[in-house]
Amino acid sequence: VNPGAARPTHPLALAPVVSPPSSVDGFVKQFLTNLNFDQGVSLSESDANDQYLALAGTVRDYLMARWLEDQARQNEQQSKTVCYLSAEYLLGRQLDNNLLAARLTDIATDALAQCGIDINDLRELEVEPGLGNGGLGRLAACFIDSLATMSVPNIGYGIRYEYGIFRQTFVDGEQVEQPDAWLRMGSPWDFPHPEAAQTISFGGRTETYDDNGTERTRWIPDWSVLAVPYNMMVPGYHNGRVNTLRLWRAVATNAFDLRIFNSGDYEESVRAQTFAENISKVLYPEDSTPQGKELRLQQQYFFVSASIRDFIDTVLPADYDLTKLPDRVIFQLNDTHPVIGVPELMRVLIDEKGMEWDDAWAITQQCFAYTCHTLLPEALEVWPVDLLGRLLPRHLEIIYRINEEFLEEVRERFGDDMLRIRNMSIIGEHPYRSVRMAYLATVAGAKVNGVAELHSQLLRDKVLHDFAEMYPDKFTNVTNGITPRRFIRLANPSLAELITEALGAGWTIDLERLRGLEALAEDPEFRERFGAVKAANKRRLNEVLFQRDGVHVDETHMLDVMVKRLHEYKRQMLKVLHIVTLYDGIASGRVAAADVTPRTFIFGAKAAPGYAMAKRIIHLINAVGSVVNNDPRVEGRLKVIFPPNYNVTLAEKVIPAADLSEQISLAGKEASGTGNMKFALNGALTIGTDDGANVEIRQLVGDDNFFLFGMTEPEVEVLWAQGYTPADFYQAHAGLRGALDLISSGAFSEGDRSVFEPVVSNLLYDDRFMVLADYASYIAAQERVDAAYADQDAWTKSAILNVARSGFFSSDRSMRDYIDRIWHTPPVL
Ligand code: OX2
Repeated sequence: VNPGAARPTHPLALAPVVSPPSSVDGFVKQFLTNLNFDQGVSLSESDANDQYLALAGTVRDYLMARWLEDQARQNEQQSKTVCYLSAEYLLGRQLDNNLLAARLTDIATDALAQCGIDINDLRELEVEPGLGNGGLGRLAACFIDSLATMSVPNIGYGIRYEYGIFRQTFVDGEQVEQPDAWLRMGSPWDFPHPEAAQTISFGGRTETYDDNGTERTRWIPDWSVLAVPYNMMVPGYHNGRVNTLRLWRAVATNAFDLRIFNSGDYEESVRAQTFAENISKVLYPEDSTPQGKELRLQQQYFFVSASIRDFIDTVLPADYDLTKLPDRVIFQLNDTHPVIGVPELMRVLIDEKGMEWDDAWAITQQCFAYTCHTLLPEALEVWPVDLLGRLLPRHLEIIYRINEEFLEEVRERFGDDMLRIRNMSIIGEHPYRSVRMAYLATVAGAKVNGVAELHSQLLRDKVLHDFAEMYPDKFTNVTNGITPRRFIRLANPSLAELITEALGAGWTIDLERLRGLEALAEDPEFRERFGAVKAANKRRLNEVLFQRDGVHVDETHMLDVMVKRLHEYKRQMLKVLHIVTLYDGIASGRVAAADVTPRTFIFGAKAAPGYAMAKRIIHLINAVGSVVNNDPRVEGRLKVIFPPNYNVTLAEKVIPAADLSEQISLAGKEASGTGNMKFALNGALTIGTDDGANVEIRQLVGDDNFFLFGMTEPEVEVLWAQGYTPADFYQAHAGLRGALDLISSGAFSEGDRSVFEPVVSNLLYDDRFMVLADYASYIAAQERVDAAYADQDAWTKSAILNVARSGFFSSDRSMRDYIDRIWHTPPVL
């Protein structure tokens, strides 16, 4: 029944909301209606963007009835909802995903054709919402896809940044950032709900007052903004379910101060507006390392406060008994960015709902769980007490009290061990007094999880060791995963078809079924077809890259791919040294070009704009590429391609074409990696260290189908403790000397030795991530890769086994693990 209709008089007002008919005619009709009445154009007058917007609107219309139905069902069943709190969602394009989920791909294609439109032309118009930096944001997008597909109630909460991750361009090989104006041509996938806006306050002071004999505290803030929610629909795959992604936009409360405006001070009248709206203006382009910026803390509190209050005030019924809150919600903290939600829920329960501290704390501890995504100490967020106290004075008081009671507990458990108390305190004292958000999350959360086995182990043993000792049951692991809908079905339709033909269609929601391919790895005909898919994907990539950047990918080359954020710990430099070593061999005449395995190296990587070393490495990759690609002595056998602005859309084309997946971080530094999973599932073999989820990939696919190299994490620790001197490795290895000397000589910088000097001396004299120590082992592993690649049939067999044995890495399995170990949220059927 149409839920919004009060005292309806017309029979239609009582009718259920129904989707447009799932037929070509139904689609055409809805499409034309949208084109005419939403875009305000006739078909003959419309341009491609009008058509794209009308198409998106039509797909949305199909999802809407299901979404309304799901909302009603979840309310009625009083189900427990996963509220995923994440500052980032790296969604990728929506059109194909939503068509696929709703089984509309063929219908839409035919319908548009009947209107004289090629749907492929419209696909290309979609600007992907890049509301995330890398793995952490893409993981959130995979998780909400899986939850919808598993019929588990979920609201993804986040920020609707006006500008997402910057658009990367190269000027003379150097990264230049451009704003990502993804909303410029309209945003057909989300719709605002200004009536559901929340007021979010900042600053001011607190005071105590007498409330019928009990002393209470209230916060008197001094400024506020409006948080306006925009809903996006998150359809499950072929199950008719639609969950919600609710992203908040900041809007000024008194957007237009008429008094000031009339007095003629236009600038002043818009100043407040600009200030407020800055909060959701731009995504911080940092990955793994936080930047202690006030605006970032404002963003965090803004979206978390809006989300928690949205759930309590608008999702739950008005009279809901909040002592039962843990029955209805789990707030999952995606890294430390949303951890300010802990004192916020306490504040709401105590100051606004009148609860006692102990009751509120018991509830809060059941309503939050925390996922840590890193091991780099510098990536654990801390906020200066001064800043936090100025922006959120009441929250700081609450944090202090949480810490006081927590440290009392530590004392009871371990005695007056001052060192331990200082180490575990939520408030750090050095170098300045600050709030350690990871500790706050660990103390408050019902569970704390790492994102791969090794990572979770290192969290327990090292980063959060004292906490794990105190609360051993809190700590758990959930290995990351990726959605097979986007990263196989959509990205690799030829492989998907081959798998479906072999195993039936069920694998898309039950990825362990890929095991069935193991037997087929022995079948020469299947191997041939599998090889043909890879070759076709290379041709497709060639077309895409030629169109996009004017470069060619040679189908006969091994495609050796390293795509991920540029970070020293991920060690793109190691890859560069490999390429320079191969080039040096040819250029010096020691190796005949004809004896080199033809390889195309593809890089994709953005560097945080303030990360100078990362930007120098990007410059070096481009510089090496332009020399290697143009040196006739190479005879075209080595080629370096670095398409700018690597994003989800490009990933969907690059990954299915890859032969070799580079996962070469220093052991103990990459929490998990998720690109590694996408490559294995698309039939690339991995060359990798014993790090993050590589460990589990190798265990599953088997040593014969994985190229392992490098120190293990304990070996790294030992070498570091001994006092690591990279120059020793330089001295010890001629190939390494040759490569570094060649870079130093100016060979890649037109003779100017100063350009890459900082990169080389950083490696020789510091090398925090031990590139030089792993060089020899890496080169040896690459030689094994060449040897293996020479036997194409055996290589293909390994590739098939990689696919067959990687079903574990479906994000559906990750979600099942979260549900079993942390959330306890059954599906709503
Ligand atoms: C990333 C991690 O670096 C990566 O290893 C992991 O796969 C991904 O999160 C998803 O868990 N910011 N980004 C990450 O961690 C942080 C912090």
